[in-house]
Amino acid sequence: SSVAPIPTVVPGPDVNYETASNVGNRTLWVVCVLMGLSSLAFYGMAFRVPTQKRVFHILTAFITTFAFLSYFAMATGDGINYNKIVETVSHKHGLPDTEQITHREVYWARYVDWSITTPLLLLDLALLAGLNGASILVAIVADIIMILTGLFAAYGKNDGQKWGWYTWACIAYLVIIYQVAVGGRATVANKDGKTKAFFGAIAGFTFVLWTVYPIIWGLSEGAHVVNVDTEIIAYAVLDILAKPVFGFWLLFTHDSMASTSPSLEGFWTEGWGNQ
Ligand code: RET
Repeated sequence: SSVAPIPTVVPGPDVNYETASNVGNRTLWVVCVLMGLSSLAFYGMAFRVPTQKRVFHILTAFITTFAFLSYFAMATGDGINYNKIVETVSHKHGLPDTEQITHREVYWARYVDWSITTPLLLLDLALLAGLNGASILVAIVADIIMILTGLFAAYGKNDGQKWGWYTWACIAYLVIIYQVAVGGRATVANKDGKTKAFFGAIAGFTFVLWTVYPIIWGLSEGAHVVNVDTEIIAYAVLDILAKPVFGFWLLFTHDSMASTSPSLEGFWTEGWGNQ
């Protein structure tokens, strides 16, 4: 009587979907609107300064414009699809192994956004520090590698593939930090005290924020510890801080100091604004 009944039908795979609810969707809309409004504000601020002082305004307005477009895509259900993770589940009583298939939403529009906007954010920092062209190039290429390997990680079919790509992305991230922190600190030393202090503060803020992204990724897309709504909310908070808050801080500070404007002269030799 205690013998388990022998099933006559071998069970099919157990299929799960992990998707956002209305909470996630509403969050995407809120960020979309905030990115749109910040873009308008940044373009407006650009018009108020002479052309040769507009580089930071233009870069920063582009950053929030790309974010606006990517959030518009995600809020309307575009730029999203599913990855597929297949795991084998073993059972007791000699029952055959079954498959567990998890489909989780991947918001790939984020990676399109990040592949363009994170290089532009780095350019903001690099121009502020007067970084040389070679270091800027290395930082930007490493950044593109970081985001594209992150995109491949998001579609990893198994843990080896997923965390393998994640590892390459983290190494690329270390290259970026090295270029901006070490190179940036060396060149900003040629600038006035105010610019030096401001670069230290805004680069530190950026470093802390950017480091939270791979942590959120690990908990959400990586290990599926948090659900899709939590992932959306976490990235929403980070994106607002990394783009509009970063942008307003940079532009208001820049507009109040004469010394931060980069000049194109000597860019490939001494670094932008160091001649
Ligand atoms: C991924 C996953 C793979 C490992 C690493 C990552 C880093 C992402 C970063 C993103 C920054 C985004 C910003 C967006 C602005 O709105 C791709 C998450 C290291 C640093 C600043």
